Amino acid sequence: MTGVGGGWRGRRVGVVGWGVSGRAAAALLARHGAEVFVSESRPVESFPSNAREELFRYESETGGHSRRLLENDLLVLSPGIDPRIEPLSDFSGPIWSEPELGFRFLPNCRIVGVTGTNGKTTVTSLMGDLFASSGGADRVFVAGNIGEPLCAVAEEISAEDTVVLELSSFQLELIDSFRADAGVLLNLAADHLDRHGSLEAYHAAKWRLFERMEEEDAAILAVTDEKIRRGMERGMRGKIYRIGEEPYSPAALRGIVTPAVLREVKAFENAACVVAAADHFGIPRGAVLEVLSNFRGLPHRREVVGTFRGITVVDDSKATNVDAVRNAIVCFREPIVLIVGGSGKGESFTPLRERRDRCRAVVAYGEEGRRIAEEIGAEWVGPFEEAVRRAWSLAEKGDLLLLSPGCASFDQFSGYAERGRRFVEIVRGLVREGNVS
Ligand code: UMA
Repeated sequence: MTGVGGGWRGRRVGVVGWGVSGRAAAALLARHGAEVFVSESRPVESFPSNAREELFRYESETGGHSRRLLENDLLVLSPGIDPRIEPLSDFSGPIWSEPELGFRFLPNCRIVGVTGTNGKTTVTSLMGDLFASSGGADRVFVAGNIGEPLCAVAEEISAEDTVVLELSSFQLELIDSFRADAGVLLNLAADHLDRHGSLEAYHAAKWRLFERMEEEDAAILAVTDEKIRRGMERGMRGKIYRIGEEPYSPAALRGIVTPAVLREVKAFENAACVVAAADHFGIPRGAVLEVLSNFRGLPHRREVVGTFRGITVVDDSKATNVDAVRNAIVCFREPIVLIVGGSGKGESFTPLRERRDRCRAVVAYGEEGRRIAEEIGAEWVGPFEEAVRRAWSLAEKGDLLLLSPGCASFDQFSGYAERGRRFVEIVRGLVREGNVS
């Protein structure tokens, strides 16, 4: 059914979801002669005019998914869409994620896939820098969950290029023939339980990255995570790089993973996975060291915004699960005033209880705030702005004011980036008001 430029003419493909993934998939398919049908749950009026105009190039339905979708030969789903909803659950043909479709259009280039619960974007970005610096590739494309869909760039890629892809569980759940030359699994914590139903199903989706591997491919696995160690027992093909053990133990990599590097890349495993990828592809250690030393952390990921009136303010808005909050709490030495909350994904916050002593105070906000407050002994304040104000008033000189919400942001924001920006704005406003206890 596939192949670059082949096999698509006249194929009926339902593209479900009109976000960046759907738009890129529809355009790619249409260029190759497929008959595209777009289906989107939101009403057409909710889209900006350019997205609306683009939609009108295809046969489409908006405001819901009808059984018209079942008349297609193939469905391509945006990551935010659950394949178990009706009428998708009645579809008997193949259902692919957007990266699976993009993969079908790639030449035989080098592909590096990065997944895990936390740290994916940082490592994807580092891998991009690594191959751009000295990977011997003509060009490097960084795509996937990090922002640009693979379908948007697939046709530009030639066999000499390298593609680094951040892959979420939603995307991996619906791959089929996708195969990476190197796959990275950083950690397996809890996330997206509302969508996957169970931790096991969520983790199983992540492991799919390694399903098609051949002997010459690299499986870079952080065995510092016990769930990854256990998951490996299923047996896998490919050369296994065990992150956390010799020769990728903290002691062995001391010269490369310095405290300064660690501060920017957030976790030893993140840096060590890049070292392992470099070893696999024959990139010299000197080049890795340079890439790691030059890396500056990404926004909204334990980003130190500044120190105001003796209080260090950290924006970790991207921490949208409990494990990410735990990681943030343990990596700072100062007493913490923590802000958590937002919209939930079905996760319990009780694991944070054992780290509660690291926090001078915890303020919980938003849809999930009341429940979290009960689970970990926090103060509950509904609206985000008030929560930030309250947290700021509780912070003392020498403290760290940390936004590390452990929840999605959609109850009050368009995404984690907007939440992080708003946090910084509110704090700056409070500093100007001189509102310090
Ligand atoms: N929609 C339906 N039916 C449904 C549900 C949604 O039609 O039942 C529609 C929505 O109304 C919307 C469209 O589907 O118009 C949106 O699709 P989407 O939410 O899948 O988003 P995209 O714009 O395609 O962006 C996706 C990723 N989004 C999600 O996984 C939720 C982006 O990751 C990714 O950058 C992009 O593809 C390119 O690969 C974002 C993300 O939050 C950053 N990822 C999660 C995370 O990192 O935790 C997984």
